[in-house]
Amino acid sequence: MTRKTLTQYLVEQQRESGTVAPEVRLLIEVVARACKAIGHAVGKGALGGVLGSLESENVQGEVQKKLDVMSNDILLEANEWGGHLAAMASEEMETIHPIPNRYPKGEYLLLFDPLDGSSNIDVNVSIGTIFSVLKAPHKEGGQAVTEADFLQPGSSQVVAGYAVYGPQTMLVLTVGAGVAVFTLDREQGAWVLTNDNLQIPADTKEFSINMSNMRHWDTPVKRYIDDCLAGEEGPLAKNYNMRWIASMVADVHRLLTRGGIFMYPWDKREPNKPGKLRLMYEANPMSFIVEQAGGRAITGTERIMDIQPDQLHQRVSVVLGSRNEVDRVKSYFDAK
Ligand code: P6P
Repeated sequence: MTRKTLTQYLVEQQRESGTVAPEVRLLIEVVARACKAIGHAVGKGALGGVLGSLESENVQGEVQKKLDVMSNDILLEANEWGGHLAAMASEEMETIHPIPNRYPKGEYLLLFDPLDGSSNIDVNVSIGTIFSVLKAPHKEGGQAVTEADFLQPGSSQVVAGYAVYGPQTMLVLTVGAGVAVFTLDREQGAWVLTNDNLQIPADTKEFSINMSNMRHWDTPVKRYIDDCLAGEEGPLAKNYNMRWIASMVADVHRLLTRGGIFMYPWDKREPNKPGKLRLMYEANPMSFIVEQAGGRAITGTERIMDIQPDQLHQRVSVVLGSRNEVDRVKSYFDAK
């Protein structure tokens, strides 16, 4: 039996469940094609002269890698002309990127982290592209799109997805009707459906957190991890394993595939920041995917996708993955 391609999957979703409007199908296919191009550039590494950092810093004050900027440009150029977007926003750009007047404008907003985990680029560890799609608020008389139009809760997302550039190049996607997984057939250059209903195991024995921050954590996080480390003799009565790739896409892909809990909680290092990860183009799209796969995604106390954003680049505390384990962590916060 020949496997379905992304195009066939989207056409069938559009026909059967009506969850994919024609413009959304075009949007997804354009973004997926851009991810292929990004994966190709990433794969060249030193041979493509794309490794290393630039002199510049992004809006987060982080040194930009050459591939960060290249990936951002690939996504901008791929999506500007299609007529499906009103504007774009990116981790790599301080302000929103309206569609140039020379192109038609559409009804959707695209947000992305063009290359997440870029500290791993130069050491050949899996990285990825994360994207989220919102409906643009209706505007009278051709009023310009503003940053405020992007500030919608994660529950408003129309599409969320990521590409992971690892041993396989894979695309994980939800349009709100479950989670589909595509593997890039490098010979054909086609995204091929390899799982049409990804479900996260409800339980896990594997946690994912940067342990070097332990002394900075809030009490509920310290108590939970201590109980995990206590193993079978401890209150959780099971031995846990730990993984930390420092690439959210890779860590989340692992827990989607075999279960797990991923945590980047608030810590005392920068007490005024709610967390390290960004809400709009990291936490929200990953939360949409995780929930659609039967998992949970919270800050520790509240559902991430319920947060009403007030800034485009705002950060958030993240605890997501196997639903029973996330519920367990929430009980530690509730007991605080
Ligand atoms: P740390 C990558 O820079 C990133 O934004 C996420 O992909 C990843 O989970 C996290 O930061 C890693 O942070 O502090 O462990 O380097």
